Amino acid sequence: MENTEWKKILIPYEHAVEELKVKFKSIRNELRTIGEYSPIEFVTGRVKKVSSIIEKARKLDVSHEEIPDKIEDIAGIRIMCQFVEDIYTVVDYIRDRDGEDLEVVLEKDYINNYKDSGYRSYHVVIKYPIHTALGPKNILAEIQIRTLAMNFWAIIEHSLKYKYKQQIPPHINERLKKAADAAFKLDQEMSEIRHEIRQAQKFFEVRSNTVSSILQSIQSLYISGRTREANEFQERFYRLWEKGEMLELKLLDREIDKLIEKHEVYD
Ligand code: 0O2
Ligand code: 0O2
Repeated sequence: MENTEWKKILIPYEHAVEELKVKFKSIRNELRTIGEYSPIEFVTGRVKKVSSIIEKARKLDVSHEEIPDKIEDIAGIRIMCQFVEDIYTVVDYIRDRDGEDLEVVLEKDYINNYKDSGYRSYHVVIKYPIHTALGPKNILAEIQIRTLAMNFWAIIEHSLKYKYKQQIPPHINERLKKAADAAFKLDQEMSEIRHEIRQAQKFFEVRSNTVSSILQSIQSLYISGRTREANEFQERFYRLWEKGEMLELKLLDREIDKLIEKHEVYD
């Protein structure tokens, strides 16, 4: 088939990947904006390369006409999470949307049933409606949900498969399996201390938001000509910053806010 013909076929898949990336990223951004923990760390997406589609069709004995119905991962979304528990939160989120903007076709739990290679991830295949210039079209897309550790392993293993043209030498395969188990052990360890990790992350987030709020307010005071107050607050801020006192930083933030409100200083 001509390259231009493939380009035409892949357009709806490109739309689907772009839309789905935006949807999952906005969940993360919304949660972070309201100061809530996001089970989504980051999202990537891609449309499968034509050569890989042809290769997979050949391997699965799929005819050209059957490709859109039988190859589920032409449109692929990958969602990375910090903790294994987050994966199931994301899966629940996708299930909740079943029948709304997407349809869940099947799920593959490669976490509880990991592959012989050592591969772990949760896959959800969805049907996703796209509005093309020629009318509506439903396409299949595969969402892979995994932890950062699972992702690290899968990327390395995938690149080795590519290097060795799918035939990874047995001694390397063995080491990869051990590495996959070690990565999973790391995930389990992290899960056990996730409450502490999340508390620490929250603390740093609150601290960083407070500091940027103070600096923004000091800048507003300077801009509005209240140089004396701005200098005073700046000096107090540096002293508290060195001491690292969170509560006092918050009080300072509130005090500047009050002054700004009183004098109707705008950012
Ligand atoms: P944000 O808001 O920082 O997530 P794009 O077309 O740029 O939207 P694409 O083509 O999928 O996205 O790019 P890619 O390279 O796959 O990366 C997608 C997003 O994931 C990018 O963020 C990367 O910064 C982020 N990313 C990739 N690898 C890592 C990683 O190891 N750790 C973290 N934390 N993020 C990673 P965006 O889309 O620019 O914006
Ligand atoms: P890409 O785009 O290069 O990642 P099969 O092809 O038989 O293994 P099946 O049933 O077609 O698998 O689909 P499955 O197993 O649900 O998912 C296939 C995709 O999962 C692969 O896509 C990989 O992205 C990922 N995957 C599955 N097994 C492994 C593995 O052992 N190692 C790594 N690194 N990734 C895996 P593709 O087709 O490889 O394409």
